[in-house]
This record gives sequence, structure tokens and C-alpha cells, in this order.
Amino acid sequence: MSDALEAEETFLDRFPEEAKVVRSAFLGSFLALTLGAIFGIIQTLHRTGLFRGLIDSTDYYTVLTAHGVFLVISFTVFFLVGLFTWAVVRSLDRPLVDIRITWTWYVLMAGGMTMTGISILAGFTDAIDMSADVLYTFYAPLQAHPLFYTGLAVFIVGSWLAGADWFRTWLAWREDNPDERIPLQTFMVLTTMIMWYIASSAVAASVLIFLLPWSLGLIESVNPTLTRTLFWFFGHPVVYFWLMPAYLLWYTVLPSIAGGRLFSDPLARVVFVLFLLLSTPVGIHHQYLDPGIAEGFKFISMTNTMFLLLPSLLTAFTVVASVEYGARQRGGTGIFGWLRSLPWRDPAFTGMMLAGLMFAAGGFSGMVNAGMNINYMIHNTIWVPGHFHLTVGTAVALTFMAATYWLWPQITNKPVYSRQIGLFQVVLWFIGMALMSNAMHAQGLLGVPRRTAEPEYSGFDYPVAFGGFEELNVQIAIGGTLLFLSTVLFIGNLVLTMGNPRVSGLAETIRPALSGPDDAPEVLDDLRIWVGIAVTLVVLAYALPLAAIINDGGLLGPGVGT
Ligand code: HAS
Ligand code: CU
Repeated sequence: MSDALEAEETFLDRFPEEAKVVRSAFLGSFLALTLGAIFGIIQTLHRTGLFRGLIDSTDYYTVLTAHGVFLVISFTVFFLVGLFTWAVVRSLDRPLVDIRITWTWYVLMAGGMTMTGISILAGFTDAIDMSADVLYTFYAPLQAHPLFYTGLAVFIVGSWLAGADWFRTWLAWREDNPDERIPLQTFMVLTTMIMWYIASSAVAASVLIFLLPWSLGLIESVNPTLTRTLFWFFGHPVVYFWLMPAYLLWYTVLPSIAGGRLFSDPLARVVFVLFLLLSTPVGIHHQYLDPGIAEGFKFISMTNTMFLLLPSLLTAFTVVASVEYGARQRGGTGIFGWLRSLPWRDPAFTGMMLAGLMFAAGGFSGMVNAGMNINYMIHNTIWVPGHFHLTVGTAVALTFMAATYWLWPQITNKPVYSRQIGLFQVVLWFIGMALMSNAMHAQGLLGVPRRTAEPEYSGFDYPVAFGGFEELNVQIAIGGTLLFLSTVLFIGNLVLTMGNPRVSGLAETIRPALSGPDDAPEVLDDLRIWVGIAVTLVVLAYALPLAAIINDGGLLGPGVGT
């Protein structure tokens, strides 16, 4: 697709039908964000001990499940399907093959998530005999109402169809362009979706073969270690399913906003291939403390995890180099002086940069998590929520919000209501998260558990020591409140934006990479090879542990009743 063409037309001008799909996906995502944020503030205040009256402690787990599911499953994935639709259609410069299929997957995903959402929210009332307080990591022995699992299954099937939709569109493009390299954004979408197919197969098996029949009373019991292992088979790669759309934006949109170009298209392809290969055979790093899995398998998982750091470290290099190039194009000089020449007043730019900066810290706490021996210190403490609020809660969520300031005008032809509020909003998120996640990490080191409504520590009847448990709780509450305010500003700004009239002249350009696709070895585009290697690595990492778990505990477990 040529630059000139893009600069004249927005995505909406060129692909009105597809723009509608992207908009609907984003709206679903932002609805989930709003709900998730409300549960977030309730939870953070409840844990301080200052606001215990807000909810019963028994409702805490319903709040926690709703917060987790609405944010990490609905908000992220709906944004992602919108973004991927935009990326495929834009980079192939052709409409989707059959828009009816597109709406079918959208309806399946929205319907599935509504079912799951209802089953969770029903936990707040005794009037309906339904609950799903199983947290977003929904493995046994916790059990949810069948509607929860059915909704999830429908949602996942919807996401599979979405992938098929993008693959078909790519294949149709391939027929017309047999000799061209796969455009980078489409390459990123396809590799991410292959990873998703591999990863989600395990959770689909766990839900359809074990959890749903168990919840329906068709089978008496399940093997908890087996459902946990199948969950984490999916549960690690799902974090890259959230992260890859953010990377897509950092690689393909951020450099252009900075006034530069992506440094290297081939390196970006290598990074996405590495994620495809290495994301799945590492899930056991969530189970270092699980009995019933031999140490040797845990060691293999740790080794793979350490290799998996590589694509993110490459990303840090490439993205910063691309932004620096942009700054120098804008006249920036000096070793660090170039930083001053960047468009810091642009909420899309600043938001994504702050998200990247926080990801550096989140990646560091991930490295700590990944070490088998240090993991024993932080596992099941509030350190872990500290880690994932930096990663999915900032690297991903803040990038999505920031990108919205850039993308929304492209799919609606409406200028953002207030870019100043947008700038304030992304900075507020950064400050709120700095407070909250730092305090969570520190509390984790003090041994404060995660996922408890009743951290049994004393109240404010003694002097509050700086860095002590109580003071950290206050930091968490202040941070959480700022995050809530930031979300309110984001949603408010967006709603006001929707009221703006449509205008022309909003089209943005994405500049091609400095080192383009033709510099990349052709083998990178041969997706079949990567599928083969990815599946082989998964089999090597999981065949023996799964066989041992089934051998020791039985397919349906040693008898955990319903
Ligand atoms: Fe993690 C637990 C290990 C990344 C999410 N992780 C979790 C959980 C979640 C989660 C949700 O090994 C909790 C699950 C639960 O409920 O139990 N994680 C890692 C490792 C990485 C990692 C090694 N995690 C993520 C990402 C997530 C995520 C990404 C979501 C999106 N994690 C673990 C482990 C556990 C775990 C254990 C289990 C803990 C336990 O015991 O329960 C790595 O992928 C991280 C690599 C990242 C880097 C950083 C590179 C820096 C970059 C920044 C570039 C800068 C820019 C801006 C662009 C090496 C790319 C520059 C700005 C300027 C101004 C210059
Ligand atoms: Cu993980």
C-alpha cells in the first residue's frame, strides 16, 4: 500500500464496512474496561482495611473474578480482534473475504462473553442460584456454573473463526500477489494467531472434556493437577496474545508517530517467529510449586522461559532505535538530547512510551518470577499481581488506550475531543501504576498473600511505618484510585469524541521500515516450517509431564468430588 494513498484516506473512507467491525470490537472492549475498572477500585479499597464496608468479604472473590475476566479476557481480546482486523485489512489493502463471517465471529464472541459475564455477576445475588467465583485462572478444584464455561467455549470458538477470517483474507491476497512478501502487520497477526490456536487448544480441551461435564454433573470428579497444567499450557501464551497487539503497535505505529521509521522489518519478523516458537513450552513456570510435576520438567520450562526473554529484549532495542531515528529526523542531537525532540504532547506517543518504560520494570519482575529458586519467595504473594499490572495492566492496557487516540479518528473520521485530557490521562495511569505496583511488589516481599479478602494484619492502631505493610496498603489504594480516575477520563474523553462531527483530513501515514521486508530471508515467511517447529517444541515440553500427571492421578483424578 502506498503512503500517498493512506495520507489521503482514513481507514473509514477506504473500508467503511470493516471500520464498523473495528469500532464494534473497540466498543465491546471499552465496555469491559469500564466494568473491570469499577471492580478494580472496589477491590483495591477493600484490601486497605479502611473501606471494608464496601462489600462483604465473601463477595470479594466475585469482585476479583469479575475484575480479572472483564479486563484480561474481554477488554484485551476485544481490542485485539478490532486491531487485528484493522491491521490485516490495512496492510493487505483489501477488504475481508466475507463480512458476514466477520459479523458471525463478532456475535459469537460477544454472546459468549455475555454468558460468562452473567454467570459471574449472578454471584452477587442469592436470588439466582448461579455463581462463578473461580477467578480468571479457572482451573479445578474451584467450580463454576456451566454457563461460565459454555460462554468461554463460545468466545474461544469465535476467536478461532476470527483467525480463520484473517487467514482467508491473506490467502485471497496471496493468489493475487504470489511473489510478494507478507506485509509486516499481516505477518504479525498470522504468527500470533497460530500461537493462539496451539495455546487455546489446551484450554478448550480442559473446558470441554473436564470442567464443563464436571460442572454439569456428567462426571464425578476431575484431576486438578491436569486441569491446572492444561490451563497453564494456555495461560502463559495468552499473556503474549495480549502483548503481541501492543508490540504490533510499537513496531508499526509508534515509529511513525515519532516521525521516524521502523529500524528493521526483518528483525520484527524474527521476534514474532520466536514468540510463536517459545510462548507455549514454558507454561510450567506457573507451577514451580505444584506437587506432582517432576523438578526436571520444571527446569526445562525455566530454561525455555529464559530463552523467551530474547524477543522482548530485541524489541526493546528495535523500538527504542526506531524512536531515536525519528527524533534525529526531527532535529534531535546528543547522546540523550534527542529525547527532547520527541512529540511528548501527543497522548498516543507518550502513552506508548510510558507503557514501554513500565514494561522494562515488568519484564524485570518477570525474570525474578521465572527463576525456579527465587520464585519460591514470591509465588502466591501480591508480588505477582504487581508483576502483571505492569505487563498486561500497563504495557498492554496503556498502549491500547494510547493507540486509541491515534486509531479512533481513523475509524470514525472524528477528531479526539481533547488531546490535553488524553495526555493527562496516560500520565495519570503511569503515576497510579508506579505507586500501586511498586507497593504490591514490596508487600509481596514481606510475604503478603495475593487473592485474599482478609490479609490478617493489624489496623491503624500503631504508628504507620514508611515501607511497612499499612503504608504500602495506602500506596496501593492511592495508586488504584488514580488508575480508576484515569479510566474515567479515558472513557469520558471517548464518549465526548463520539459527539464530535465527522471531518476530513485526519488520515495518518505509516511509513515503511528503514530495512524493508526484502532484506528478510524468505524462509521467515514460510509459516508451515514455524508451525512444525512450534508443535514439536510443545510436544517435547508437555508430552511427558502430561503422561506422568495422568498416570499418577488418573484422567478424572483421584476422586475430588463435585
Ligand atoms: Fe508474567 C505470572 C514470567 C511477561 C502476565 N505473568 C504472570 C501472571 C500474569 C502475567 C497475568 O516465570 C499471573 C498469573 C496468575 O494469575 O497466576 N512474565 C514472565 C516472564 C516474562 C513475562 C519471564 N507476564 C509477561 C507479560 C504478561 C505477563 C508480557 C502480560 C501481558 N510471569 C512469569 C512467571 C509467572 C508470571 C514465572 C508466575 C509467577 C508465579 O509464581 O505465580 C517475560 O516475557 C518478560 C520479558 C520482558 C522484558 C522487557 C523488555 C522491555 C521492553 C521495553 C522497551 C521500551 C520502550 C520504551 C518501547 C525483558 C520491550 C522506552 C522508553 C523510553 C523513555 C526510552
Ligand atoms: Cu508465564
